[in-house]
Amino acid sequence: GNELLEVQEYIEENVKQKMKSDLYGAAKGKNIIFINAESLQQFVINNEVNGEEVTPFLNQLIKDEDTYYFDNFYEQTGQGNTSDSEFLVENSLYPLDRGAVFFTHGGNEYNAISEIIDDAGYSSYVFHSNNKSFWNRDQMYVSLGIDHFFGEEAYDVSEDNAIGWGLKDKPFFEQSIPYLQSIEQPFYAKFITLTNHFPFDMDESDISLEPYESNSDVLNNYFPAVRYMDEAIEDFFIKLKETGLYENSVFVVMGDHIGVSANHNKALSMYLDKDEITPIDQVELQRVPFIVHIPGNGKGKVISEVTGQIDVKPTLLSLLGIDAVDDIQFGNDLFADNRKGYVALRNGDFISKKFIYTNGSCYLRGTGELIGVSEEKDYVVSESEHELVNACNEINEKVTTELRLSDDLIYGDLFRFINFDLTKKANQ
Ligand code: GP9
Repeated sequence: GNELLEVQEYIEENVKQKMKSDLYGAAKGKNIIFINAESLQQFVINNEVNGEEVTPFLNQLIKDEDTYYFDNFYEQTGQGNTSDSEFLVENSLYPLDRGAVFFTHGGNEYNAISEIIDDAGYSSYVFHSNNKSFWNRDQMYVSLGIDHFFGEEAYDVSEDNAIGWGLKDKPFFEQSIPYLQSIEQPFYAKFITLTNHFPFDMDESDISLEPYESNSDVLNNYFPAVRYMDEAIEDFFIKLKETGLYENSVFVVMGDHIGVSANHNKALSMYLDKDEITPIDQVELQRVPFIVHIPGNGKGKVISEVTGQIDVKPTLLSLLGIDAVDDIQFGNDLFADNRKGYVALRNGDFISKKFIYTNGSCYLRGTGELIGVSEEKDYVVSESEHELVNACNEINEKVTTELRLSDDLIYGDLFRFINFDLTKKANQ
């Protein structure tokens, strides 16, 4: 009981926003089409290989007047990779510090997006051509209130149309269209892509961007694989326009987690034209694209505030015009003011407007200057620097508390003790 109270008080005091955003209700009654883009990292956006854009379609989508693009959006996953990103999105809770919460706590109670929007007349679906027990999705999706999972068995998979982990993204989207046309609207549908998965193997016939040239095959092959996914997403948009589903839908494209690990830093530093990948760069490489496309909106822009996957649930609920009054969320509506102002990574690192905190050191974001006393810096710090150190410590304490409280909720299965009917009443 005390643990729950502590969580609720913390959220009320430190997380909850008092004002609604201008986009509150902008997607009310519309379908949500959410594309979970496997291993898509921020650094490929508006970038080139061999003089060619890596993601021509996404680059164009980002510039569209109906698109909001978040270019300082961080993935916050732990060992559960894609499943952790799904967990963050559906719940606005942190994944666990070890193991995958989809496996370890797949039978818990949650108050996920799908459950909340059910009362607003939405049904929810996941499309992903992989074995349904992978990441324990079959069990976890029931706990998250997802109405139907179109898994591997829903698709026609053959030797010709599969690579690596399964069905290629182009036939995946193509074969998903009839299902999407057959389900009742409004729906919340999530598409989890698969082709752009480590080690990024591709059939020659699918390569339309030549690999990069470096000492890392992983990085080299990452670019053509990303390009293939970009083309698959473009084809999907074209088909959705043909079917008429486009106009009545709001689109989200999100990179789920990094694809190129620190093992490839030498090659990455060459690609990014840097002498080395510093600890700050390493944190910034955890940025993934987050794109919200609202057909007919006309007010799109690039938003550079520090944001992350923890913020997706409150943002989607707000777009749908749903007030989850008593929900427990550690994130904020990305379109509203008074956000927390920092993003916590699962390992305790964080990024705020002013700071990047990593490996126990705090740096000024922008200049990269290390602040405070450390082994690397032995001179006496000035008074103003003391203020910075205190400000950084303050966020650090909040991050530690948040991660602990989120863990408590999961380990104690504390959602069992909350009556979310209050939320439902508020929306009737
Ligand atoms: C597996 C797919 C990829 O079904 O979602 O998972 P990942 O290995 O990226 O966590």
